[in-house]
Amino acid sequence: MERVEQLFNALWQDYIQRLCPSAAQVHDLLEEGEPLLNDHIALRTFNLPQVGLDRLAAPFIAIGYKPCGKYHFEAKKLYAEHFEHPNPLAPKVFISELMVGQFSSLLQQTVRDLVNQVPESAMHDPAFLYGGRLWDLDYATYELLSAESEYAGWLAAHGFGANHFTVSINQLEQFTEIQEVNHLLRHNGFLINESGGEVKGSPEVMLEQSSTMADRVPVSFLDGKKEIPGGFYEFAKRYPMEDGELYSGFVEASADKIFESTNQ
Ligand code: OOG
Ligand code: NI
Repeated sequence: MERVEQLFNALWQDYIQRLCPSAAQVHDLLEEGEPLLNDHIALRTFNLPQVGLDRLAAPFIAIGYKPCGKYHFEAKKLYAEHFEHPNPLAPKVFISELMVGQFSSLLQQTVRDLVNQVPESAMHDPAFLYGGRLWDLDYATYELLSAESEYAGWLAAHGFGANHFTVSINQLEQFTEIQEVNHLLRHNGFLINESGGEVKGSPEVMLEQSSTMADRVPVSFLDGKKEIPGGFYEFAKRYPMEDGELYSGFVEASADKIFESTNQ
């Protein structure tokens, strides 16, 4: 568990420093004297051999994680898997990859040119998982990619890191409903992702989720600094299955909308 904690601490530091500074405030609002339990984190990548989903999964597999679920997002041209650790306190890990080959030849070539800049050696140190962007990028290329795929633009600009952490609402004493958490956040000036409704999922699918809209954060492009959407914070409530165990998977229809938390 120590190696798990070390990795998640490093991911958390990168997330609050670079992608989602407001997460520290949200954390303070919900904290009840004990550290919050994370249901899961999420990572994004391109499905090219140098940086594909399997490459991101490898450091997690090495510390005991196992692949547990597969998800398809046809309209967004994404594929994802989730991973679980035998220790139930370890957060689940949701990794998605963009199906680059399904996009225009311009997007494909642009993404290949970025990924070809990644030194293979960087991928052998688990620190790449929170290493940010391992390629140079100008703002026009970010805009070009974003026009075809919001996900492609986001990933090109930010590179590798946890795009969200997710508070497990099941563990909280003060709150039992996702709506109550949303209310508190709104009251404190946060924007909630309303795509597909402010609460995604239902007791029937055994998972309810909501998320903030991503913070706007400064990113250094080759031609200067610009503010663009970074990371967001998510909240999840899981329901028991017939055997009494909490459902541990994800729900495609809900995840599809959570991705949109990084929209402009
Ligand atoms: C992942 C979105 C999906 C969930 O909990 O369903 C997700 C992402 O935005 O990269 O996190
Ligand atoms: Ni999530």
